[in-house]
Amino acid sequence: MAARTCSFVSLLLLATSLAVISLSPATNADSYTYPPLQKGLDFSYYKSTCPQLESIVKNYLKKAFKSDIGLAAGLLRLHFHDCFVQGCDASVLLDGSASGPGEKQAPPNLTLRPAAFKAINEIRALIDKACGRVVSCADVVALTARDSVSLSGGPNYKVPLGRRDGLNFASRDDTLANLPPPSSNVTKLLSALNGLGLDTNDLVALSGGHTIGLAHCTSFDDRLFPQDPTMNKWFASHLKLTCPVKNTTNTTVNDIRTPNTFDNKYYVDLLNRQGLFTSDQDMYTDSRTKPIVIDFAKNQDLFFQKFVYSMVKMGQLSVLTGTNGEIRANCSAKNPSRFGILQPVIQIIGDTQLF
Ligand code: HEM
Ligand SMILES: *[C@@H]1O[C@H](CO)[C@@H](O)[C@H](O)[C@H]1NC(C)=O
Ligand SMILES: *[C@@H]1O[C@H](CO)[C@@H](O)[C@H](O)[C@H]1NC(C)=O
Ligand SMILES: *[C@@H]1O[C@H](CO)[C@@H](O)[C@H](O)[C@H]1NC(C)=O
Ligand SMILES: *[C@@H]1O[C@H](CO)[C@@H](O)[C@H](O)[C@H]1NC(C)=O
Ligand SMILES: CC(=O)N[C@H]1CO[C@H](CO)[C@@H](O)[C@@H]1O
Repeated sequence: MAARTCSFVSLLLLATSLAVISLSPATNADSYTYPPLQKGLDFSYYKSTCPQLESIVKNYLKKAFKSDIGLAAGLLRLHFHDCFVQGCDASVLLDGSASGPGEKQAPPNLTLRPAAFKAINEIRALIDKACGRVVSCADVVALTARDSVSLSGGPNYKVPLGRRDGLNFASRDDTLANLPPPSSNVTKLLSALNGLGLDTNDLVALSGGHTIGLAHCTSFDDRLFPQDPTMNKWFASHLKLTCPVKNTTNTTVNDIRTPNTFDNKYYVDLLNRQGLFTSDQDMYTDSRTKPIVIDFAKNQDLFFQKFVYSMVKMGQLSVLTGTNGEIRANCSAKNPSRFGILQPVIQIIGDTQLF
């Protein structure tokens, strides 16, 4: 009897530990540590107004990534640009904005992918059909960034929602001031990030976004001609196959080891002096960031934890909430002004000859 109880208990223990293993913490969004949420943002903001929101976004992207995995990188970078310039208010989407697809006014935005803008508009159309116009474009951008990470093999984290869309274009100067160029060293990167309330850990973790996607030769060919001595010699000659001279329009992958997988190999690249930009490689040179780079290269779970924390922090930069801003009807354009709305109303009244 005692023996049977004992084996029953150990079976129970075995079953419990198996259950724990199958609920692997890496895939459980609740197991991550999140920064404090800004007032007005909530993980379940659309629970009653648009319960299908997150599945609409994920299903669209699952399908879209099958034909273009590069879209994941495009969407992740879009969220970063949106948040760094004037806050996560979807100003990056406005046609005619300094970093939007219209004027293409500032160097960093020239290379945002048109497919990413198109996907946001298509997803918003699906959401509007299901729920009406209740979800902001800024929230859609944040959700697509999360799914781009998780569907590429990265952490599946929770996104605080409730952002409102901005009413102002970002100026060219704003864009240039807040998005540091790839030629930046850590000192310059930190001063840009510190200005936004982000720290050294955030810099190293968020730069891990370069584990997917592409770069144009012009973003790093200053390190090939003349050759940067901090770059691995084999890697430099490998890059010169794609970028044989300065200023070609060719592109290459950001992470040479696993270009389309969201993992910690980007940091392994840095350890091997195979980072693409000065802004990447200098994090392994600078003593303030080097230990963090090494930790992430050794421990992917740690990288995922820190990435989640910093992404959620970044995703709350200068957000508009409550009654500030608006919910755009068209993510690429501000809603017509009140005056503009009044005109058709007057027209209708005129047509029905109320007077
Ligand atoms: C810390 C400062 C950063 C600098 C200087 C920087 C710079 C760049 C540059 C120059 C490119 C290549 C553009 C091109 O030539 O086409 C790029 C691509 C990319 N960046 Fe960053 N970046 C930074 C931070 C981030 C952050 C925080 C994220 C996201 C968390 C991110 C995600 C990406 C992605 C996914 C791509 C590939 C885009 C694509 O394939 O379309 N970057 N970045
Ligand atoms: C970092 O870059 C700035 C210019 O952007 C330069 O003034 C500074 O000397 C550089 N710092 C180091 C440590 O290389
Ligand atoms: C890159 O561009 C150059 C000139 O623009 C071209 O000659 C070369 O074939 C291209 N290389 C690759 C690998 O695409
Ligand atoms: C490459 O383009 C930059 C910017 O347009 C220009 O300043 C530079 O002179 C060009 N370099 C070469 C070698 O063509
Ligand atoms: C959305 O706005 C952009 C920019 O004004 C415009 O080009 C586009 O046609 C609009 N889309 C729709 C569906 O109205
Ligand atoms: C590299 C660069 O500056 N490209 C364009 C990006 O936007 C600015 C503003 O229009 C243009 O002057 C540049 O030609």
